[in-house]
Amino acid sequence: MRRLLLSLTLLTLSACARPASSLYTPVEADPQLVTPGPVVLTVVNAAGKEFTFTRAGLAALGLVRFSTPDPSRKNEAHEYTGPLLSAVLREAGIAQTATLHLVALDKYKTDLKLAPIRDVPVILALKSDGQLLEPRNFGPVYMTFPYGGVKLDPNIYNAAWVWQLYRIEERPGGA
Ligand SMILES: Nc1nc2c(c(=O)[nH]1)N[C@H]1C(S)=C(S)[C@@H](COP(=O)(O)O)O[C@H]1N2
Ligand SMILES: [Mo]
Repeated sequence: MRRLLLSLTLLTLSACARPASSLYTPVEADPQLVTPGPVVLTVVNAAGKEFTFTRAGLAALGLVRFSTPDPSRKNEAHEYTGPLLSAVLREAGIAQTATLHLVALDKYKTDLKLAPIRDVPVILALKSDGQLLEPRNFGPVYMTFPYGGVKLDPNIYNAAWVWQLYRIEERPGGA
């Protein structure tokens, strides 16, 4: 019991200490994201170990949402819901300061250095404005940034709003 209390206290403390949490809102479990389905995202850490995720598997890491202007959608504001990228990386044993190689279904590829945006919550969106994302509308997984709340250089980060994201590889020497 004491150990339980201690870990609860530590959990609470680390939750309070988490920076930038006002940039997103936790979301209850979503009925559209609980049914079993295909693998939508593969994550590979620097050791070469692969982790595969269905939508439900990603949702189980904890859902959050934010609203943000979207540079891929004429800077219109949209709401995005999904797990935090940080939670997915933690699950795959990837450092929060890694460099990531991102690959999309349309063969688009780009690298993203996380060290400069360590405290910025990035959402791997599975839903937008209440709708499940599919390949025809940026899905199944869309990497989204809180442009509404943090000043991020569009010349660097617009290219990291990867839609149809299906693979994340940790690049060596990223941290
Ligand atoms: N899947 C996928 N995501 C992508 C791209 C792409 O071609 N395919 N282009 C990237 C780039 S270079 C930018 S600047 C933004 C916005 O792209 P757009 O100007 O073509 O809308 O989306 C990023 N995400
Ligand atoms: Mo771009």
